[in-house]
Amino acid sequence: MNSNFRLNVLLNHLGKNKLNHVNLQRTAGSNYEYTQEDTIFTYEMREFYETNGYIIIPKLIEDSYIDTFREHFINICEGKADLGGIVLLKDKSLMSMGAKGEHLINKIQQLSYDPIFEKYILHAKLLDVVQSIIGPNIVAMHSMLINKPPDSGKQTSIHPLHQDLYYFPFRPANRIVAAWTAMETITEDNGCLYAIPGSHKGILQVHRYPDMDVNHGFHGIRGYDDYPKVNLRMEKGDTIFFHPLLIHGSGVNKSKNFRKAISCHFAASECHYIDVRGTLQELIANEVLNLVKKKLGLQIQFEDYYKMNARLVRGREITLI
Ligand SMILES: O=C(O)CCC(=O)C(=O)O
Repeated sequence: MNSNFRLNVLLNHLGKNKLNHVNLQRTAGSNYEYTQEDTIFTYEMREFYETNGYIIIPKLIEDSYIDTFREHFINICEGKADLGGIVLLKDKSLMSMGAKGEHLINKIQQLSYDPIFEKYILHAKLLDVVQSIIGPNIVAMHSMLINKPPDSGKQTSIHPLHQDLYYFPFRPANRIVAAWTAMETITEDNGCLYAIPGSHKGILQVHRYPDMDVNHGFHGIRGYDDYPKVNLRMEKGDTIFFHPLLIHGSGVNKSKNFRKAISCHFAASECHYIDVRGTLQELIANEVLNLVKKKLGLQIQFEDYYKMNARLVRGREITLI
């Protein structure tokens, strides 16, 4: 598919039908670092991502897909679907209150080879946007469906401020992007994402467990509480793409309903692995590897954990798989 065709598909989808203000060429003297030259983005979209480190594409994923993902998730929670390689995670305060099923499971991950969830990571329009950010050789590295059940009152549905790069033993950061799709209307009431625009231009910060009670693996950064943040309100099917250094988190689900999102981190297959021993990432690497040892009886390297779940979804394999 050529760029203009892909662009038209996206613009039609976004309710625009003209190619005016589209810039497929590098602007003379411009210095784009975070997006690709061969892009379906308009000039404004490209500038927005470069400046802020994220972009929201409205209604990118069809309701019918999202409804199928929801139904499959509920079947998984009720033990009615084959898990394959999917890993279930639970909210700790809801567990201590005896919650079950959808009221307890707050995340499932490693979805890339599931016959239903794979429709998300293979979605052509989604990959067209990913390609505009990281290039044509795309590997799905880490996929999740995140369920925020109504909070127990202990605020464990909070996801503290963090940078996703902390979790990843591969680089360069600019060739990694998260896609996160709202599965219903998401606002401050049910725990929307919030972010510090432009923070993707900074460096990887120290992450630790915060003072408040949070779920397993939810390390956070300190010192950013007073920075201006945007609340990223989204409608069902809206999809945010964001850089792995963008400082972001999500709030408490104060509503009486579930708040769901489906998400995947993609990396260019040209990325390479790094050794995180002795770095800021050692803490999380050890935590993940201890869990893998406990749950699967496997003693592996941090990069193997990602290799095990990586799936080429467009282009060709280079160094990541
Ligand atoms: O879905 C959420 O509430 C938080 C997701 C998030 O911040 C992440 O996966 O990095």
